[in-house]
Amino acid sequence: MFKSGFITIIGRPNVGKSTLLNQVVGQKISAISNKPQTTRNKITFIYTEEDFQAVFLDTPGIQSPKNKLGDYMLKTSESTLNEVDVITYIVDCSTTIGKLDSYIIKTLKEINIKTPIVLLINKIDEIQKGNLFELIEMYSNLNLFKEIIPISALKNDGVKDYIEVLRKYLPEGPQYYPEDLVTDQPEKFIVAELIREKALRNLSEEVPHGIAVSIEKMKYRENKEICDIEANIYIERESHKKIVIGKNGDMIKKIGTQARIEIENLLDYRVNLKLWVKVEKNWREKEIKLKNFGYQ
Ligand code: GDP
Ligand code: MG
Ligand code: K
Repeated sequence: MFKSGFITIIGRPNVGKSTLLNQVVGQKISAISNKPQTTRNKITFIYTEEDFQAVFLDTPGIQSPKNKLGDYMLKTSESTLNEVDVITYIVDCSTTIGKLDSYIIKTLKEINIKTPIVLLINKIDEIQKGNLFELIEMYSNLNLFKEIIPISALKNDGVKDYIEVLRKYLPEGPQYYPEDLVTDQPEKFIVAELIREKALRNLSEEVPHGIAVSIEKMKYRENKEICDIEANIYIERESHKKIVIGKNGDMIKKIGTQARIEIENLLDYRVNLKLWVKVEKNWREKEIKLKNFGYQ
């Protein structure tokens, strides 16, 4: 019997959703950084074994909507909860349940979904065993979770246990994707995510989340040895331009080099990457821009 189904991963920003998914599929796709809101879109990851296939949606963290982008992110997170076979909820090892997690737990209780919820307690590499037992007890007292699994996404600890639990809860179903496919996102989107990750990693808090990357050109040369990529990095303020470009262009060069290396690994091609920095005021507020960037 072949099993398959869809899994959504929810959790507040920075608990390690993207790290876990990258670990599961064994390849770096979803942008990871220590800044919240790195993941803006639903990215589909696919994990296939001989007798089952798990299709993951990497949803943006549920958070309070501050603007239209926040609104959009909140909506996509909640709407997926009813359409999936398993909900995976990730928390970290904090001993107190914060505001956002309280909100998520409240939401999960209120919508009273039948979908099984698997709780992952992540970052166990950062706490002591004794404290872990208390955490597990605290969460099991909520009577909300079918399973509670302590993991370290970063150290790849407990990830296999998690996959086994998924196998258990997924219904009988077809193989949706070929076994060697790990994502259904277009290459262009992944390339943009990689550039955005490098930009977020290198830039200080001065340029927080007002960054978007659009791929203007992505073309394999006819001899197929090189892929030419041109991308715009959008920022919200003129004053941020200096920071992103850096002294003598050092910062943009650094971002470009780091991104190029990863894109080359991903595509298995040599890459000629050109980056431009463009100021687009309040791009977050414009529905039309969201469309352009593919957040639809
Ligand atoms: P997301 O916002 O939930 O997708 O979180 P990310 O996957 O982007 O991770 C946020 C930060 O937490 C990154 O700096 C990760 O390296 C770090 N992180 C993720 N998983 C673990 C873990 O198991 N242990 C530790 N110590 N750090 C982790
Ligand atoms: Mg993420
Ligand atoms: K993040």
